[in-house]
Amino acid sequence: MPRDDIRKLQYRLLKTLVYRLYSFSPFYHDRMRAAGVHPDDIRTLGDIRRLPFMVKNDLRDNYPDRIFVAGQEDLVRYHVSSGTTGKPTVVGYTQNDLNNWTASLARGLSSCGLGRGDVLQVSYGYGLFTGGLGLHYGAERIGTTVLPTSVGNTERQIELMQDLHTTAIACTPSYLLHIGEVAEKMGISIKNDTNLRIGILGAEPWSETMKTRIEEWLGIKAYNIYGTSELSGPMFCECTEQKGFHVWADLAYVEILDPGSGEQLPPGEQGEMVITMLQKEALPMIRFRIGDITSYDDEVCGCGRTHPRVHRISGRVDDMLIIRGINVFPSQIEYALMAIPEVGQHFMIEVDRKGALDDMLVKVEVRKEAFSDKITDLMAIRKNVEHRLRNTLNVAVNVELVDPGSLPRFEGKAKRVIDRRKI
Ligand code: DLL
Repeated sequence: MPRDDIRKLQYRLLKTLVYRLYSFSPFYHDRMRAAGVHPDDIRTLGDIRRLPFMVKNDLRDNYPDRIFVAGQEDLVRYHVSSGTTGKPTVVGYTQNDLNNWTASLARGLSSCGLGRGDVLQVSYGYGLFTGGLGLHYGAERIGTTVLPTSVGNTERQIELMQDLHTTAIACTPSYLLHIGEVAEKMGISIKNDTNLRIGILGAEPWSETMKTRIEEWLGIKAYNIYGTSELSGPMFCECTEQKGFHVWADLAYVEILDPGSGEQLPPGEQGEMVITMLQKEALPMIRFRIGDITSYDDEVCGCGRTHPRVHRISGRVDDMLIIRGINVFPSQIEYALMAIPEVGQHFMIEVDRKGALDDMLVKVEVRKEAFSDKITDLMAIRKNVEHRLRNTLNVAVNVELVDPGSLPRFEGKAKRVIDRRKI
């Protein structure tokens, strides 16, 4: 659809949504009144800026379903977020909500080349987490054969991958690293001994250098998929151009804002992503401040799609570490480490306070091949890692090289930061 027509469609959908919520939802009605905005004030798409933000705490404060706009008899599914950073949030879905969610995944999976004849191993968790069921129904919709392995039981996953000729896998990047290692221990090379050619990877930040490593090591194309439970679950996926994920413009309106001033930023500038879901029924989300930092571009994609593209997420506002006054994202550390050939795929960040000073230690696995008996070789690698990290982060950090295989592995989202200042 041409961009102008997209904007017209988005405006129509926004206007309908705002009227519906003002009329039927006490929560949104009160919010809009408090912000001094009436649906009649929304005269252009740009007027979306007049609407108040929503944050995750709005869902927590109204736990479990007080701001749902549909009654329970109209709901066909619940998902519940893990609540690692507080009370869990509950998301309800009407049949239309599920249809739109499934459609967005069907589009995403076909845009990265999946279809009939493919076997997609869904190794995201099935259940309250949205990853498993979301990918499952999206893939079925386009005629792809689903192998619903869920997470865990990794050796069995690898056997099934071989026996059923899996061509694509959907899981977190950190779980795929683990699968690759376990396969090697079983004497199986994912690149040479399986049919795997596509990874649908997301649910956690991962850097461009990690992507290159995964692609080279496993012989696959690694596509980024993004979403949050509040938006429905995994929603937006990269196309074969791999230049960012397409945000389906008939379902969502994306803004990138300066986190301080709340002003909209132009294409290419990093800021906080804010999303309005234009067609959700049970739990509408207007200007949801997700907390993820990224940028967007509005070039028409090489694949021909006119949906805007959002770049790789550099981190969450609340994942940002402040080390001696400098802002550090764990993904910057990953980016620097994965560019060093002697470094393995796994690392842990430990932050402490020594006296008045923040102290950051990065534990880094060294590759088996780089391990030597000579202490001088290891010292040289450590110096190089420290140097690269200091250049990337603009702050000095301590580095400890550890044995291959000694750091924790993850089946779902990785937890690579221990911040003892918060304990
Ligand atoms: O993680 C939904 C999902 C499932 C996405 C499977 C992709 C694949 P939540 O558990 O609600 O939902 O967590 C959402 O995870 O705000 C981001 O901080 C992070 N996240 C998700 N995808 C990516 C990604 C699912 N591709 C939170 N890159 C989001 C970076 C991501 N961070």
